[in-house]
Amino acid sequence: MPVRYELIKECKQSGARLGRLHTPHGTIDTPIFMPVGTQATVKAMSPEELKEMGSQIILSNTYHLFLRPGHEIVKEAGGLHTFMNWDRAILTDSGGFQVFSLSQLRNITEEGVSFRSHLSGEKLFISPEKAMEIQNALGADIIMAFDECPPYPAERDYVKASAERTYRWLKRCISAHQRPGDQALFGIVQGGMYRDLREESARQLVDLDLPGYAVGGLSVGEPKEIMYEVLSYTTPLLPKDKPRYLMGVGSPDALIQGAILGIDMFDCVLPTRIARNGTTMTSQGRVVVRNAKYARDFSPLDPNCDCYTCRNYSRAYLRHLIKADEIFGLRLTSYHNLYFLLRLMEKVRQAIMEDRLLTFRDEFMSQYYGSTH
Ligand code: PRF
Ligand code: ZN
Repeated sequence: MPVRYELIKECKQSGARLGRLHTPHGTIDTPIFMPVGTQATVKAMSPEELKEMGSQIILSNTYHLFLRPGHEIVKEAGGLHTFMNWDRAILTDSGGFQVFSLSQLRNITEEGVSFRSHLSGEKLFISPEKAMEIQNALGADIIMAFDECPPYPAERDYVKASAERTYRWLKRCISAHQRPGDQALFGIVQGGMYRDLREESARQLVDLDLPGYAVGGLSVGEPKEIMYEVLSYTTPLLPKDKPRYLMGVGSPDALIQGAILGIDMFDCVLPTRIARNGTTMTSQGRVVVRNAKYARDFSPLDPNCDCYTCRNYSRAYLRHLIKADEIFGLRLTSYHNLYFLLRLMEKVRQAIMEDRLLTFRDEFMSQYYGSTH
């Protein structure tokens, strides 16, 4: 088994899980947040900086690396770890989601998805087999099954047919996987917001005894309460001795609530994306540092943060850099936002250890959002 999940304890107050995920590129403390490095780089951050802030695993994307530079080139370089000089764990998403969100004129058939490249307009095709070929060439520690993430809202009939096809695609992924010894293939639960479809999808996946399970198709525009409800009946169906990954979720409240509902892994572009336009996450909530009101604010971005940015620079300076489109500005805000979420997950793990994650959530929510909900 390329990855092994070790459940350390469950929080007596909330039921959240504290664990460790052992991979060929190191051990990951869970619940964990994975910074997103779509194009074999976490935008504006060096691997040294990511390590310094405590990232144990990052995510990258099959779809983007297939389009550019091409998986053969990454393979020739010695794989993604060598290519990008990152010696800790990597997870690659399968392309199933990105092809739907980025490319136009896509057409889904039983065989796979044909689409036009959002870069060149060239006509391309990804099937479950192709997604595995690409991910085997990239060589991440954890790879994802090729799936369809239906939009929200969507008709039950459509979601049912889609989830059934995703399941058939998963079985093709398992057959096509060439490196089961050193790459763990995670299946993805789909089924939209329909309870019986989610339950059916989860049961089918569990029967295949995979090294890990993801919950996909959430955070696609539905109210948060619906996402939590879906999680509340989905995670109990997943085996306790395998990791669970909630795809594309990374707002602070959803990270905490996801952990409470039994999730171990999260990823999201949110911290790095908002950082680049001058929005930051602090212990007191969001601070849009590019706002005029910070022009003469010489205090640190977050007085309760000890990251490189907060130890050395003021809000006024960050605002100036961002307004002037200086690269250093977005490097500093990106560093802080990632540091903030990594520390948040550290606090979540500590709270689980001490059986007080619900108390921690309520305290955090009133500090961050100014209310307990
Ligand atoms: N499937 C895949 N990647 C994803 C998702 C999904 O459903 C989501 C849903 N939020 C984010 N990333 N393969
Ligand atoms: Zn900071």
